[in-house]
Amino acid sequence: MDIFPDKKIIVVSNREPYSLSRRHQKTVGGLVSALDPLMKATRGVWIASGSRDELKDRPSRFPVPPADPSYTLRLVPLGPADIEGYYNGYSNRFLWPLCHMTLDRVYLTRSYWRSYRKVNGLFAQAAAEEAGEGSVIWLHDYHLALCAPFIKELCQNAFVSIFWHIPWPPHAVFRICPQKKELLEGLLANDLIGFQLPAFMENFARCVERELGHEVDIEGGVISHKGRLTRLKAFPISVDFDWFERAAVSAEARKFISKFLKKRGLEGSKIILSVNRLDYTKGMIKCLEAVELFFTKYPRYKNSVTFVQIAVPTRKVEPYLSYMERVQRKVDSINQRLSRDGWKPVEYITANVAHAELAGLYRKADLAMISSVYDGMNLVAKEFIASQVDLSGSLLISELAGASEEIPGVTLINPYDTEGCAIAIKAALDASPAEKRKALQEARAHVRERNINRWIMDIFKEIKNIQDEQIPSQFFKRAPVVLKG
Ligand code: GDG
Repeated sequence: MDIFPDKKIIVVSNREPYSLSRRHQKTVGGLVSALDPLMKATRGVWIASGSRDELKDRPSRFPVPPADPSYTLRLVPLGPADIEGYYNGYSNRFLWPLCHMTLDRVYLTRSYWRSYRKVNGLFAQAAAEEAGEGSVIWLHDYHLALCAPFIKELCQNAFVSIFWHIPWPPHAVFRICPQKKELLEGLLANDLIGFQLPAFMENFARCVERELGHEVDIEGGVISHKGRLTRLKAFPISVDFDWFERAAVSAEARKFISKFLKKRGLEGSKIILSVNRLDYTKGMIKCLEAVELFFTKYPRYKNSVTFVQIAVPTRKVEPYLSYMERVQRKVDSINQRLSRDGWKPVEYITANVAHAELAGLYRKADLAMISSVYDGMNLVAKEFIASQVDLSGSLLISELAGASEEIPGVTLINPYDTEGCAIAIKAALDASPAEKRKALQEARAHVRERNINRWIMDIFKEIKNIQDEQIPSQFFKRAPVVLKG
């Protein structure tokens, strides 16, 4: 723990680690699982968005976890207009599709941007109020691109870092953003910007070069802006390998699997598994098309193979509602066309499945498919690898998901090449036990070593390096950047 600063750690994310509306239950998600132990150990503060109505007449700071409090959750009260403009609007209807290069889905209004700036200012204010001398403020994701300059205005001595969980697009795409300069300058007010992959870091650096006219040291990962330096570095996020390995063999997982298979008549079936948030970037329609073609092209697999799609609905607004309908229609049409003699090609499950149960499914699956059309990393790929304790499954992973660049031994697919995917499904199911074992051994060794704790350690080591002035400290003494407009 000595790499963690003896100063306070303040995590800022849109989503809270414990839900106020659901009686302080821990919220589901990789980030919460990863950071909760860090926050418990360092007794910091986690700042997230909250509902103004729910917080009416109540304090906005809570001790968490509720059963055995060890750190503080502070909620920033947001009204419906803030949530619409900042979250549904600028974050999810504009930045998300822009960064995932799905440009036909990009939608923007000026009010989204105004709201985004305002809410980033509110988050920054809360962070600055919590920060003491030399605190480390750790921002998460595309919802908070403008926080750092506001924080630096209020609290110059805090160390501010952001981790960008999603891809950073090439300049040819980013240039369509009307607020490109403000976003880049906002991000450059951070002392350290973390990306999933070196390629995203390079895209960001090129955008800075083109839009702000700076010379950028891409190899060194340093950008000088208005006389100050910002460090850029890739830190591929990971999962709690040991937890998934244990959960996969737990009694809870085994019980769930036997009930799950029995209920659906899948006891003797081979299983192709896909697990996603219901999001268009995960390429779910493309995956279904590939599965449909696989059963059509290779009919002998009918009856003995079933595609299980676990899909958790998120962001219950447009365009997600329409996408959800499209996925449902595609599932129905495949099942209508191909089902026979009691066999159904697609089992579609939209109920939330607990993580331990997911681990059981990952273990049982003969093949997992990751079909993202673009993805920062994709934790499902790593969760599957960690849960494959019997070394008996295969993994097909989209070459457009960050995880494909990082994990050795996995087979890549191109989700735009439906026939190629169908052929890859057959080859993966037909692979010999020795081939599967070899690929999984390689992948597991990698994910075991580069697990989520290593991710946190690497980031805090980098913070410490910067703070220890291994990079000359005078560059990091910064004046505030003031956002215009
Ligand atoms: C962003 C980036 C990056 C899914 N279904 C259920 C369930 N899940 C969990 C999985 C996994 C998580 O959701 C999804 O992880 P991804 O990595 O695919 O995630 P995004 O939400 O798109 O996240 C992504 C990530 O940030 C981290 O930096 O990898 O590239 O887009 O943990 O297990 N969890 C439960 N029930 C479900 O039914 N409990």
